[in-house]
Amino acid sequence: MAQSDPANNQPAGYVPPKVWTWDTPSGGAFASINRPVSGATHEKELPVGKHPFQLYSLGTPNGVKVTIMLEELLAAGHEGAEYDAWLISIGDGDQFGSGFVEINPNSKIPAMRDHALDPPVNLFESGSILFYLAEKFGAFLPEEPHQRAQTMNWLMWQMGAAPYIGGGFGHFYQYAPFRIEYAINRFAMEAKRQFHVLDTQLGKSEYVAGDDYTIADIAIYPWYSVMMRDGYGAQEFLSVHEYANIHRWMNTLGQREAVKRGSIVNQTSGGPEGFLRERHDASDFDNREYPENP
Ligand SMILES: N[C@@H](CCC(=O)N[C@@H](CS)C(=O)NCC(=O)O)C(=O)O
Repeated sequence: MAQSDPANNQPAGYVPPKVWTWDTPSGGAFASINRPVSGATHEKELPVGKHPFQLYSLGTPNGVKVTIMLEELLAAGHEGAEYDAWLISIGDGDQFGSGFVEINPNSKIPAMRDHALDPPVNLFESGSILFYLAEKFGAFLPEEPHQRAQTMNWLMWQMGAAPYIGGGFGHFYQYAPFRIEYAINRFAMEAKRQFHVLDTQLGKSEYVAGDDYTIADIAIYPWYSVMMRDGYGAQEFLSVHEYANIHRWMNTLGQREAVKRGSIVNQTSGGPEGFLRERHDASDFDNREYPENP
């Protein structure tokens, strides 16, 4: 039987059984939607609207990457990027509906279909979606080999790094049923290390991958601007004021109309006009309140 160590403020140790079984609720937020298996839990077709792209998502940082990209493409005049954004309520388990799982067997938003091709192209993983759109429209991904490689390096950095922020730091700081000093220390260290990596890079160039605004910025902005602003209520705890270059960059991006638009799509709560639960037409943005610095 493991002993607690009050002197070091550590909880009693846990001795794992020989074989893990799913017999005790884990507690904490999202416990009700977590399962140790994949696949659909119920039959549910996905709705299909009038535009080439059908996006099934939610306005979390991973979802917002895609809506910012689509709005940037539209702002740049790529009419083929018109899209319907349908709301997937992950708290209600919509990601386990049969239609959603058909596109994304990993049951996580964002998922998207490109109906411009026959049969339509299934897309999941936000980084893959950004890359697909960048290639399809020849936008926000430089052609020049060094710059292109840098862009992909930073896009992949984001995809690998963010889970330590959300699933690591955010989970143990805010969502776990109780606070564990060891876990919070481990992920606070990693979160601050990542902030320093990004801040250092943004001290060398205007945008993450160089002089141009690219899919690397679009991928990184939602997570890291949220962490600088209000993510998990941990700004003082993580001393986010230390990262002046990140603040400079996020303030620049926050002024972009497409960033403002993309940031309110598939949100379920917000300003006086309400955020956009779904987006089916450019006019859906008329008379909407944008956050001051999304
Ligand atoms: N690596 C994925 C992460 C997607 C992800 O974690 N999505 C979360 C919301 S931000 C989700 O759908 N969670 C539902 C669940 O885990 O059941 C991506 O970037 O697309």
